[in-house]
Amino acid sequence: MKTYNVAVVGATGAVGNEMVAILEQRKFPVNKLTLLASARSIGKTLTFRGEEIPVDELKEDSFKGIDIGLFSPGGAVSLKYAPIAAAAGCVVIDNTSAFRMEPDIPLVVPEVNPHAIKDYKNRGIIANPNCSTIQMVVVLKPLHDAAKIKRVVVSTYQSVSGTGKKAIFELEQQVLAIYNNKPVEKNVYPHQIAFNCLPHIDAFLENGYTKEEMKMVNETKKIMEDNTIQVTATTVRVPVFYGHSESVNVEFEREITPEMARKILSKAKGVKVVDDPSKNKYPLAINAAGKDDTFVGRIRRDDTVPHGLNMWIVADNIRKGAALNAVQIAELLVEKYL
Ligand code: NAP
Ligand code: 3JM
Repeated sequence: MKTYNVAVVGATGAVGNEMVAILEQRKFPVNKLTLLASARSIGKTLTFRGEEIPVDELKEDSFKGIDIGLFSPGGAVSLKYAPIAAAAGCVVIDNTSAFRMEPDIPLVVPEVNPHAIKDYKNRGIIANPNCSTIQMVVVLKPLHDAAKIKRVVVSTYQSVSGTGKKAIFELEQQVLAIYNNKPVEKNVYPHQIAFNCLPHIDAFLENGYTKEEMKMVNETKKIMEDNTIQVTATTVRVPVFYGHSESVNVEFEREITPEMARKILSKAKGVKVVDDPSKNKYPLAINAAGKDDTFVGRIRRDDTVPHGLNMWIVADNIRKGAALNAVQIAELLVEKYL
């Protein structure tokens, strides 16, 4: 079997760590694994297939001989280093928002638009969508194919791991401080996140929305390849460690009942229907954490429009929302194109 030299850029982060684990779990055909992060991480190691691999500092000459780069070092770092890696012949799968909306860069969710991967040839870069977008489109695409979506109203309940390792620590520390009657320290978020909800993810824009909200609007249209779908979003950070939840209201062009939607979704790739309210069964973040599927439940009619459904969608934001989706893209890339 052909094997590939793979670099994980941002390897010491919440997403990068999970990428290394998933490459091993899914037996990705890795020849040599290179781990890259900032100078702060020199001296650290990560375990891959039982071997301790040192973390190297990301530099312009880091990509010689590397076939595939899985990037999650933040937008500014990707913006600089993804083109450098691509110029060295490495195909970059980038998890940041740096390139997602560039027309010649494919934005891919393997269950939804795997064919778009072929456009990696344009610039040597494939973008991985935002975590909240990924789990929503995995569920919406089969429903769109069946009854055509007109409009989506989504509100998210996003876990702190989506902000990275510092935010996971901040929630832990705040909970401990509160239980011990100590002052709460805030470094990552502008307000206390413990026992609170913040209607603020990423920066505010002039239109009153946040960047995170506009990512959901714009990325959904690009991945679903349909600019007519209207999307409006409210993104909220909640004191959960792993797993994003979403309340999604969908208006369709054509008739679609909750029963039809459940039947379609029970056959959809990467989706699990958990929808038995009489037994208190519905998707939960604590159950989705560590899993690969996207979970959907609470599917019910919205009677305020001719063809409307409400649903609750949950997934592990670090796996399907980031690292797993990127590795799935890499799997298709090697299977079909490299
Ligand atoms: P994190 O836990 O804070 O980790 C950040 C990683 O980037 C660390 O490995 C860090 O290295 C590295 N890094 C930071 N500055 C660097 C530099 N100048 N040069 C090289 N490496 C650098 O954050 P995370 O949660 O893993 O997320 C990382 C990025 O992935 C985010 O900023 C975001 O753009 C993207 N992301 C995408 C999704 C998605 O939905 N697709 C979800 C979450 C995150 P050190 O440890 O050495 O500092
Ligand atoms: C998720 O560039 C940065 O500071 C990272 C911001 C960020 C992003 C992003 O915009 O790339 C943090 C967490 C994302 C994302 O997936 O869009």
